[in-house]
Amino acid sequence: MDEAAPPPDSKLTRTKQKWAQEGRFLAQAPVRAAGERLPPGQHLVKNWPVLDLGRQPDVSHERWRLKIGGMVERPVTLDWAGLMALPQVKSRSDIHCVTSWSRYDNDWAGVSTRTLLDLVGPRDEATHALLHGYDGYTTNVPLADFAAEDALLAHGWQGRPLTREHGGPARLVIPHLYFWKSAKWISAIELLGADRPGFWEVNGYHMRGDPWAEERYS
Ligand SMILES: Nc1nc2c(c(=O)[nH]1)N[C@H]1C(S)=C(S)[C@@H](COP(=O)(O)O)O[C@H]1N2
Ligand SMILES: [Mo]
Repeated sequence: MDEAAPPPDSKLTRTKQKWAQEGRFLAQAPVRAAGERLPPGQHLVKNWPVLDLGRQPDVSHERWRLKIGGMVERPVTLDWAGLMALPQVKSRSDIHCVTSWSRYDNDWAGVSTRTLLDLVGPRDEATHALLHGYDGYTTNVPLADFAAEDALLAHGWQGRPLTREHGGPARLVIPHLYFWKSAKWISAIELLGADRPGFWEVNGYHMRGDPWAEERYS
């Protein structure tokens, strides 16, 4: 894949201003009553269940690569050092799984999806992202949801490296959508000019997956 360095004048502050001015990737605010934290049909768990296709790829930091391409100005392939050299963020959020469990207060560490987008420069035609995992998993998200302020490429959880069973070395976390949209062992982020269903979406899951609207199946 063709590699390109970010433009030298690329600065996080500039990007944030740009995001704000364009208002381009502002996701719709979830519809919920004030103080309501548990989405409809969900129950709270204290543990953290493991869900995947039954194959948990063992990806070392040495072998780890993340391709970001498709409808972007500057496709990149990040290695682990490249990922860690990007601005790091911490973010606390809740998990809502479509199988009805929710888990509060997950402390994530990683790189904001907005930082990744700034690196590659989405083309104007880009409307969706297809996320690919090292296990062959795919899932699709609208670009606005991918670029949510609290969405991140996470490599840490509760102050420790993300474990392999939960998608380590790095997974996506998009807190305001059902957790199947948060690809574990992420290998590629492909920006698309139209929506394209991923693994579960082909099998009847919702194209967006908003827990507050109970977008479970389509
Ligand atoms: N690569 C990959 N990502 C994946 C999955 C998968 O099978 N492969 N399963 C999804 C589903 S259905 C859920 S509920 C969450 C589970 O994440 P967890 O095992 O860390 O709880 O990961 C999502 N991301
Ligand atoms: Mo799930």
